Amino acid sequence: MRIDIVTIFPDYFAPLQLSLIGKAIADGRLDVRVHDLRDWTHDRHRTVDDTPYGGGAGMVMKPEPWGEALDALLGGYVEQQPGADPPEGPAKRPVLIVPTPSGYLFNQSMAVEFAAEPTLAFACGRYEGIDRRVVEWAADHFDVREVSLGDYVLNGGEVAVLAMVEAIGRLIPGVIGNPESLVQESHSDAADGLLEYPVYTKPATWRGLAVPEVLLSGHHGRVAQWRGQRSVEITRDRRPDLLQ
Ligand code: JET
Repeated sequence: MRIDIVTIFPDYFAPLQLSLIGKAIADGRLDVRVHDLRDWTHDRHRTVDDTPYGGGAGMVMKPEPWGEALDALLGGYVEQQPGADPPEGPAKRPVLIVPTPSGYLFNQSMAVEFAAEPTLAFACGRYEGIDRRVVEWAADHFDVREVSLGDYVLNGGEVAVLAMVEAIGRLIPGVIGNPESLVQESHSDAADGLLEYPVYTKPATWRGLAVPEVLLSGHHGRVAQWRGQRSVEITRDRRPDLLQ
């Protein structure tokens, strides 16, 4: 999968070199390209923001650098060999994900959907946001998805993109070490929609706290029943909205 990220803080994405996502990049299963929005400015101060029309606090991201950045991404997706036949049929628009507190809530089913895409682009807004016309224009060329990680405000989209790239990247075949853990997860997490049951490892007693007896019993049926009950209890307490 090809992932393009446009940001004024490329250094935020250094952690993508770590762990399983970093290994997938090193092995060529993931191709992540981070672009500095300021590369598409032309003034001596490399300006990306300006004051809002209508007044109010803060600054707004100017449309022109974003327009040129998105043009460059679209140009980069055309990897036609000279003389080769053009690909047939109406090409599907590439997905452009824009993190914003006013977006649709990001969830595991979106991660699954995005993980099936050949290319993903991410646009990181800062300040009070990006001039609205950028999103309107982009919608003619991309499948634009404005998404929120939750009901809180970040200083910019970068941290949200890190979270989404990790959630999406680990679903790509060969990226996660153990595909069994994904199957398991789809049973207890995505498929039944419940929160995870608690997990334990050795020693059987630690600082006077014992592991629940049933987990040491070797009765797989009773273990499964106990885990299911704990999942329901935890979900009822913490996320009653997940229980119909
Ligand atoms: C966020 C995402 O804060 C979040 O996203 C980052 C952010 C901060 C400030 C402005 C901004 O603009 C986006 C934009 O989109 C069209 O203009 C984005 C909180 N939960 N999830």
